[in-house]
Amino acid sequence: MNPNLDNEYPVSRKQISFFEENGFVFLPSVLSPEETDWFRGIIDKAVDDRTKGDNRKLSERSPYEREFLQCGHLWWEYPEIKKLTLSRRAASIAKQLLNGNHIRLWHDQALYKLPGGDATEPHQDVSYWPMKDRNAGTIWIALDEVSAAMGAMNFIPGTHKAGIDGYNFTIEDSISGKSKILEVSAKAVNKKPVVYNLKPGDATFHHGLTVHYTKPNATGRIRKGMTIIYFNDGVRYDAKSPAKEHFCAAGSEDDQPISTERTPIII
Ligand SMILES: O=C(O)CCC(=O)C(=O)O
Repeated sequence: MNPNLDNEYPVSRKQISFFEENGFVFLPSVLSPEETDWFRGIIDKAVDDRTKGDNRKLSERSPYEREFLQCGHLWWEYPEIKKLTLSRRAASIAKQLLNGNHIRLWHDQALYKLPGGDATEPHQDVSYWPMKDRNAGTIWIALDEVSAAMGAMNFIPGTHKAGIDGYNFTIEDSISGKSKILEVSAKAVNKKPVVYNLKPGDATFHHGLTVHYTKPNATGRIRKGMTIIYFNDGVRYDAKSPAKEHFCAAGSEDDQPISTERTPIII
């Protein structure tokens, strides 16, 4: 199979309003079952390739590594994965939800949570991105069944517009139990988290400011997610960000739009 993802995925008015209100949205069947099988095969191989030789048990890994196998910037190395990462179909979702004139890639990453893998700690993605403007978000595509018990994503509604600032809550603080992000979120929005069971090919899209996390993978199966992160063309580089060294933004100047070879316009 050679999937053709040149079409746009139509996001309904209702889904757009839901996203604006809550900071995340469920998107059924972004990939067909056949496309999902094809990409899962390719991405499984890339993850194997990137992690081969690392036979450490979960207990021998760092707390962050126990959350998931994280294999990023796959599109740069694997032409077949580039078809998905730079696809019009997936980027059209970002365009409709982030409402930009053009959408740039930030980066992709496969996130495979091993059986028994730890919870993904609560965080806001913008903490890791040196962006002055916050018009950015992530599509999280299930490459296989992904249930809450396997570590599906939990989103806290409305946290993307509650004035919570990502730079104040680092992943290290979260892992060591020092982050106050859940308490701050509870005070700011007082909403229960929402979690979706995803079928292969289903996806969610979340805003870079939306607080999210997962439970541990309590099953014997690997939780397989492929993510692509986008931002609106025109988003400015923040040289004061704790994430200022991010190599996707290498060469960017403070307060100027991010536009590097790693961040092409897709749509
Ligand atoms: O897959 C996970 O466990 C976490 C993913 C995540 O935090 C993200 O895509 O922003």
